[in-house]
Amino acid sequence: MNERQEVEAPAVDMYPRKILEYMEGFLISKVVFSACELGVFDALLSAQRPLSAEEIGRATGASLDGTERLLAACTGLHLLTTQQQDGQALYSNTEQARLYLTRSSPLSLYQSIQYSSRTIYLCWHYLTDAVREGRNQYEKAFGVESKDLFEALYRSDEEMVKFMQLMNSIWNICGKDVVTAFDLSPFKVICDLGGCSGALAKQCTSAYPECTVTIFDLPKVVDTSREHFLSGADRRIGYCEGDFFKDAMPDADLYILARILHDWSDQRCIQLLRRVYQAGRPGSAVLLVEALLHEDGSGPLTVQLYSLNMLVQTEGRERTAAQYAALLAAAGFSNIQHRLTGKIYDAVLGHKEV
Ligand code: SAM
Ligand code: ASE
Repeated sequence: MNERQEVEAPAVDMYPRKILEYMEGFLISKVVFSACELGVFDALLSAQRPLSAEEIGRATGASLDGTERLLAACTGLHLLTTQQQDGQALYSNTEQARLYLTRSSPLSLYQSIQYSSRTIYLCWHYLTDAVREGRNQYEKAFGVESKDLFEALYRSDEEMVKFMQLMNSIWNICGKDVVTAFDLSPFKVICDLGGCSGALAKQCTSAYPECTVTIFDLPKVVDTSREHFLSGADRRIGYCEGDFFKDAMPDADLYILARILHDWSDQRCIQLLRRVYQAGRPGSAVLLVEALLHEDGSGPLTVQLYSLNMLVQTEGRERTAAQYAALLAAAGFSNIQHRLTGKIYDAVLGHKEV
């Protein structure tokens, strides 16, 4: 017994399972990106029956050989299942693929995957340079100056719409948890600073029927949100155009800043939070919605990776609850609390004393 353990234990340690797995991490990402881009999951959804590789290849305009290999990998990733019929494999979407990877699903992550594939993946090509230089990589990745962050992120109208679609999709999945992490029902007039497509505003009005939400964002984002995302269906949601570093902000009981502070340096965050503090009346509050790092930085891994993404893509970082509390306190807010949701995004609430 003892002898066997002595022989086997080192053999297991000598096999670098994790490292080999990490080496192929990006291969997995690319399989998902390509299957989405080619429309594999959409083809299976619209057929409403299991399809052969040949049929999927025809529907997506892809080679048979390439399609067969891609479908095999998707099956290995549990995004597709296969059954044998008359000697050939027929493929179906798994429930997860149907819900999250088809374009038309209300919970679709298709647009986020597109943004990951077309933008984030290209930026991450320069991760080593980003770490060395301590700054984002727009110049190398896209040939655009990065002096003004959102001028670089919104380098064309098309890019701006893609970014807005990326921002939009996660709140169908995590939005309810973040808006109900604290009881926000005392706050009737809400301003969502940098509210973008309005997806989180919708979550607010559905969780709190008595509230109204004003989405404050840059003029061209407001125009696009109005036209393509919200289209005036919810009368409790309105808009205000402006620059939150310069222009007057609407009067509100609660200011929401969701994924805003993680874009910016501590100095810019304090500057912005001071303006929020000034705008609010006594008794008002600010809700930060961010992915919180553990206090000792030991995780969650997703947030550690997101912080690197903020390095390659923005001027900011992901932070701990204590770091956000320090920024809020520096701007004058008090009675600061945070709540973890168990999903990606968490909530931090600060108050302006009565
Ligand atoms: N809050 C949204 C969410 O979490 O889905 C969007 C977050 S996105 C990372 C940052 C938002 O801030 C964008 O909608 C962007 O247009 C907006 N923004 C950036 N700079 C701004 C400024 N100076 N004034 C107003 N809005 C700004
Ligand atoms: C930002 C959020 C994101 C700015 C750029 C961004 C996200 C991707 N790119 O405020 C969403 C979070 N996902 C990741 C990988 O960080």
